[in-house]
Amino acid sequence: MYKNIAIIFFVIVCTLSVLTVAAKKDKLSGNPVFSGWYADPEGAVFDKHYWIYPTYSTAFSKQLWLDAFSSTDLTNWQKHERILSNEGISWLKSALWAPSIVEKDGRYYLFFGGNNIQNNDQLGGIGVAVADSPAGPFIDAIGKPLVDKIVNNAQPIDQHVFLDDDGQYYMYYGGWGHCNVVKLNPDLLSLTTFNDGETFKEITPEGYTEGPFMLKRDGKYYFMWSEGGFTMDNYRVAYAVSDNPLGPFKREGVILQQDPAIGTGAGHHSVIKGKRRNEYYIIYHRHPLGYTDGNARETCIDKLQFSKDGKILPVKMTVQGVKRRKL
Ligand code: FUB
Repeated sequence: MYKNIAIIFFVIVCTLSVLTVAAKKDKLSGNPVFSGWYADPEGAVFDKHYWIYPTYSTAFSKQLWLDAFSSTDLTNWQKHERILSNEGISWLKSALWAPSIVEKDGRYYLFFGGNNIQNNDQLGGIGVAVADSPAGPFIDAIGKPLVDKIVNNAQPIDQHVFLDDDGQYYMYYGGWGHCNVVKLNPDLLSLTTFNDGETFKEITPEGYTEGPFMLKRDGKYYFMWSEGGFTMDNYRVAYAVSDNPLGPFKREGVILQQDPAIGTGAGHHSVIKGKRRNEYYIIYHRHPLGYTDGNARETCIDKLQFSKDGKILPVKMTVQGVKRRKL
């Protein structure tokens, strides 16, 4: 019986590989969009190029650098090696995680998690590095973490920086089931306070684990996050909609989850907007079928669609990925 299961599994894996190769030939991105174990992908669009900034998915002690990937058409991706590494961050010892990037006045600000701190006596948290190009080289801008403490029980990891229409930059972050939001000063290198004098506001929605992401569309704030454990099959993404960047965020439902025919543990995503009005892409990681190592995570892209009444439709994960599309 084990032999039969092994044969069936082999056939499924071969079929998926053939579909991926065929997708590339047919001007589809294919999934994964590039090879290698990469997780927590943050997508961005800079100067007619798509960019993906992922975590290098391996043992925490070996996570000492970040690679980035760029493309002009979503199908051909160029690798930019070691855009940020421990050589440019004096306090980084391990667990360089989950980059989030914004451009301001021609400079690129890359926020990252470092050291996976477990208590407030340890050095680490969320740092910020700066470069003159989206391909780096990025250098730690302040020589220490920007957020270096566990506040409201939120582990300082998984930051996502969001620019609102009024010019205010917010940073959503947090692991261990708690999410905080902070406001960044215009220098993007320091935090400011809210009107009530507070620096950290907890906004944790029901079900939240980590990986927050904010998208503004038609004046509404679509707040998304990952649920479950990232090594588990049922890691997934849920969302809420609000009129305010600070919430409240009432959970609407799951938008991305495992598909036993495609992959498991789909989560820690981001969203980029294409040229057309309703053209959105979700970039996320998933475990290929049959892999049990929690770090076996690959970066994928699929379409993100909305219903007429503004709800996010469940994502259909694919092996083919998305069509070639220039900016
Ligand atoms: O990749 C390291 C960690 O795994 C991330 O920070 C979490 O969100 C999870 O994806």
